[in-house]
Amino acid sequence: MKNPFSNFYHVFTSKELLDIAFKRAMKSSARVSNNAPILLKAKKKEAKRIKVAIKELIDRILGIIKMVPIIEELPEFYIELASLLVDKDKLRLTLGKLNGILPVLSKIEREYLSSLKKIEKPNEGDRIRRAVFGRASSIINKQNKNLVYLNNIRGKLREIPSIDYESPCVVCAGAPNVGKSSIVKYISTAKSIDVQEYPFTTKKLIIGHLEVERRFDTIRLQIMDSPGLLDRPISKRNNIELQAILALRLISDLILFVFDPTPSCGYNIESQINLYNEIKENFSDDHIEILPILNKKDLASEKEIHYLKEKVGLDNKQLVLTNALTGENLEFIKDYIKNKFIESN
Ligand SMILES: Nc1nc2c(ncn2[C@@H]2O[C@H](COP(=O)(O)OP(=O)(O)O)[C@@H](O)[C@H]2O)c(=O)[nH]1
Ligand SMILES: [Mg+2]
Repeated sequence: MKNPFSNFYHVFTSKELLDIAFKRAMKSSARVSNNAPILLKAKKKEAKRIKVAIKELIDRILGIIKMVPIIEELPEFYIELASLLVDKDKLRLTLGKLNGILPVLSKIEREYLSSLKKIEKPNEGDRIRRAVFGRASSIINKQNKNLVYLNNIRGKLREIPSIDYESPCVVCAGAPNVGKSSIVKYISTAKSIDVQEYPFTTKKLIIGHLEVERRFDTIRLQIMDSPGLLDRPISKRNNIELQAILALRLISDLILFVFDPTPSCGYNIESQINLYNEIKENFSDDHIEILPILNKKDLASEKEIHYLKEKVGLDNKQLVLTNALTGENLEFIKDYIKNKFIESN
């Protein structure tokens, strides 16, 4: 599925809208015969300008209103993610306000066109058209903060990755800084993922792909990198963490849970184990498998590895040790994922 927000284009500011509308209006030409009286020419010319300007403004504002997707009608993952990123009530209110100015613009057009009919001197037409432009400007300018707000929202919504609900999705989760992004980058096509020495460098959901050839077809698995999670109750979780939780809850078919048993990530092993248990309890079930990965094996001591295995209740077979810097054992994970989904369906 395409990102439902990909047709949400740049929203112009009030100044830009007015510039476009007035320029169009001034370039327009009314159809009137050359030998018509000057007064009639003036009336026709200005009427056309007024109509073009108002139509342009109304059409553009309607266009803006129409290109904002109705969040409630989207698949659940998008509804929830969009609700995290934007205030849906404020969005509805903003659209309502923009919608509300459309009849006002039409009314101004009607009123001034009827005054235009009654003018007696050609230069009065110019005055009337200026008055229309002035009123329209003040109405549109009052909407500027709403237009800017919509454009900001657009920026946020367009960052949501496109999910294909038909294909399986592997979500990589764990505490911040443990090596999730490095792993996703290695095993998938998402090469532009940011890997940094600081926690919370991944602030949004990012999707890469991994193609799996089956006997009769090829499937494109989705591999999702998620922001780091801290071991804390859901009510304390920040917006960035909640995005990861949503991905786990609504779209994961396999969870790669990454541990860093060394102190280098900045989060102690106890809190990572709590997090693992929480995810295992809340999100994994018969359909959703959780694969624990012990990363930074180059830094981890025997003792740290042993402790983790004991605590998590894993034997050698179940815990994959990786080094995301060199790629060690990441091919194994890739194959593990491929095999899992070759067998499914
Ligand atoms: N020594 C070592 N460093 C690693 C390994 N995997 C990741 N790192 C480093 O750990 C830091 C955090 O990695 P990143 O992939 O951004 O972690 P994320 O926050 O979980 O996505 C980066 O500086 C990586 O280069 C590993 O296996 N060994
Ligand atoms: Mg990351």
